[in-house]
Amino acid sequence: MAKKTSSDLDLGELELAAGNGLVDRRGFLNRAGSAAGILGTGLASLAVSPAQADPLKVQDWTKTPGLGFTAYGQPSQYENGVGRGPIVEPNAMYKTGPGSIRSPLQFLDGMITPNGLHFERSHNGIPDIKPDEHRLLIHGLVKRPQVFTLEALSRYPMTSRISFVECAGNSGSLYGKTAADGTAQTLHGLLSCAEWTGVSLALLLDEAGVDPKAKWLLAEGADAASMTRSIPLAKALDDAMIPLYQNGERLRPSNGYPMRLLVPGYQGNMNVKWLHRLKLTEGPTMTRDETSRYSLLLKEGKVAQFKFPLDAKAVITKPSPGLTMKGAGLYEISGLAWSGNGKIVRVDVSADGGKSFAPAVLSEPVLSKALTRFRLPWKWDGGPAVLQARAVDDTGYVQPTRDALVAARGNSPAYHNNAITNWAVAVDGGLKHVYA
Ligand SMILES: Nc1nc2c(c(=O)[nH]1)N[C@H]1C(S)=C(S)[C@@H](COP(=O)(O)O)O[C@H]1N2
Ligand SMILES: [Mo]
Repeated sequence: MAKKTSSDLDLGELELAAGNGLVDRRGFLNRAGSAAGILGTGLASLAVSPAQADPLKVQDWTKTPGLGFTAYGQPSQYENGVGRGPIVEPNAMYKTGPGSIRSPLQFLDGMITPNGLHFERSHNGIPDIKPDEHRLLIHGLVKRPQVFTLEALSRYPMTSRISFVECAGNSGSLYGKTAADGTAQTLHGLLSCAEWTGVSLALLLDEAGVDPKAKWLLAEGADAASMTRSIPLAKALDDAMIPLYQNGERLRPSNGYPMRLLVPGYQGNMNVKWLHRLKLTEGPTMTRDETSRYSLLLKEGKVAQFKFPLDAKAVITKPSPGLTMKGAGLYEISGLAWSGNGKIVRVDVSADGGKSFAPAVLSEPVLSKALTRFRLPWKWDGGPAVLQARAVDDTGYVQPTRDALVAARGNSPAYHNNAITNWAVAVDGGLKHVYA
């Protein structure tokens, strides 16, 4: 075939990689990087025409000096529709504090969740901990029990890592018999990702001197729920840490101020917030928080007592329910993929309900046990479509369909739902959660 120049290109010649308009990621990237840019795709430029733009009208904000400074900045007032929600507080009438609030995934981009939008889940409210009076005790099967103040911990060498936290109950409604009406936020928003900075747990355990009999440790929070979970010692020595900072500033009260446990890739509840005690033990302690809930019900009356890492999952955040598409043409499909077992190596995207898939571009950095942003151009023809994303991680694990997950586990479990989500696109550009 003779080589085409950019002016020869038209819509039909964008290299398609899968059914219903998914554009090949390499072809598009090359073309988008050429001088012809998006015009090289044969699509009309998305910029407004000079006539519509009233060539750079001199606006009021250009004519007068702007506002002054504030000690702690806030988002633009025009973005005030972007917030966490819904507030779920089932016991609010009894004035106790269990509940949750979800991250607005469909309004964010990149891989980091701003601190004010990190999801929150607490079993009995957010304690108001005075940092100078808080203590962390390390005891049990150790040679030298230790008590740390925040000030003392702050003098240890710090490490940083970008890690997601996901509640084991996230996406739980996908076990339901009918597709819940919801958005990326309401269905999947018990998920966030931050850069955590603090002290490696291995360092502190080394200082305490772990007794060779110790194989587990108990982590306890200082909140009114006294949240307690047992963590395998191997995990504690591998990559666990005690963050003091979240995206550069001190932890938010709701996310564990002044210190929490981070066990990267493990289900949210094991990342004990307001951490004040670590006890080295021979076996799991079998606390209320790991016997009354968090075991995974399976079929035929079987139960997986402990299932710690969260398996690979991907969610398309743009477009997604609540974000209406504005007519046929070129769009970017983008979303988040993550695995509690390692790195995301591929995200396959479908626009025809899973009949055909094309691999998305993974935005750097792609980090183990962190959210990974994926992107793929899509030439929407204006007709009905069903969008899916399917994550693959570096253990070779492929995210299952909902049918496969339910066939393996039944409909009764509440936790660890990592099924593929379907967003149906209607001809009016609206999107809706559906089952395949
Ligand atoms: N002390 C304590 N730690 C806790 C909880 C709690 O209620 N108390 N909730 C857990 C649950 S269920 C989850 S999903 C994560 C949520 O972390 P986040 O609120 O920082 O998003 O914290 C976990 N750590
Ligand atoms: Mo959770």
